[in-house]
Amino acid sequence: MDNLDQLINEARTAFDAVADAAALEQAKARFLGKNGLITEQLKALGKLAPEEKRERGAAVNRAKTAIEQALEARREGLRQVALAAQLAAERLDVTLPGRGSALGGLHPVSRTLERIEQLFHSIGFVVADGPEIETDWHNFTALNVPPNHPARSMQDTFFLEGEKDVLLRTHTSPVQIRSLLAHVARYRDADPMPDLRLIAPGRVYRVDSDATHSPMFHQVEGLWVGEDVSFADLKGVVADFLRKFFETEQLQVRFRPSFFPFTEPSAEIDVAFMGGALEGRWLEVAGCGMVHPNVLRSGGIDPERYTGFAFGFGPDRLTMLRYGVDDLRLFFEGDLRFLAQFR
Ligand code: 2U9
Repeated sequence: MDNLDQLINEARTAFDAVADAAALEQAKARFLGKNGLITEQLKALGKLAPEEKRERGAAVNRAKTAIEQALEARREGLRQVALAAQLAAERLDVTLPGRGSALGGLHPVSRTLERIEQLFHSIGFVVADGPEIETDWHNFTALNVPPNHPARSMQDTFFLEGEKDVLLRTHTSPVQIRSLLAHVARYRDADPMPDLRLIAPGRVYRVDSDATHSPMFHQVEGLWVGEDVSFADLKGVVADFLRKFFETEQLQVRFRPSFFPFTEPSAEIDVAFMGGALEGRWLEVAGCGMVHPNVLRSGGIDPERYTGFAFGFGPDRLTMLRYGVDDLRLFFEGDLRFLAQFR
């Protein structure tokens, strides 16, 4: 091995030994720099005879090229090592699920309200709403609730602070009173007045809190007022609605005599599923009756000429039955583990 081959070997060994790019550039200077070993060999050519010079010059240039190639190869090697280190440090797990925002969904009680609205809309009822803060007159007096009735006490009803005539509505019935008054005013020149068919869904408030009562809950009340509206119409509308709502014809519906100040006669409505887990048990789902003459008068209607029926459902309870939920409070706690099951 002549001294040029030795030089090449030395350079390769030196380049291989470095740990990073800076050290490599220093090692390069030792061979290819201004005072490096190859430059030294090139300078030495001047002392040679012309024919020797050509041959030796070509050999030194080959050695220089070989060292330059070794240098470039080592540079590339170091670049690859640096890249591999960077890739390892900045490693991304592309199989991780993304952080995109989860899709929401309607609250189960909202689904029930939408269903009820849709079913009644399909038989000609309009959806009415009204204020949740009401006057004593719209909430109680107009509905034939006597002055000393327990519902009017502070133990049962939320009154606004310092007010004895302003309260959180305890049912959606004041919406029907307001709708009756507006209907009568609108059709005062019509004879007969056209029928009024409406449902009033919404939030209501009572001083009550346990597994089956929440201080805020929902109601859907309905009303049909016109000439010749009868209890038979009431039975047909309600039974038909309940079978549609629960999506089964295998449903018994019974009307049990009861009492409400705003209806006379009054009834409670029970259902029993034929088949399934609740088979054979009567469950109370609503109240109803023929609108009391005093209530019709409060709404500006002549009870000698017109009659009407009314009913009230608890959509929270209907939702519990439809989805098999056993604690009412789950609906109002906002726990996503519960709510996500209805998406
Ligand atoms: C007017 C006239 C009559 C609405 C009625 C009921 C019977 C009833 C309950 C359902 C479940 C209350 O939330 S609940 O516990 N409602 O039993 N509601 S009749 O009667 C009216 C309403 C308005 C003008």
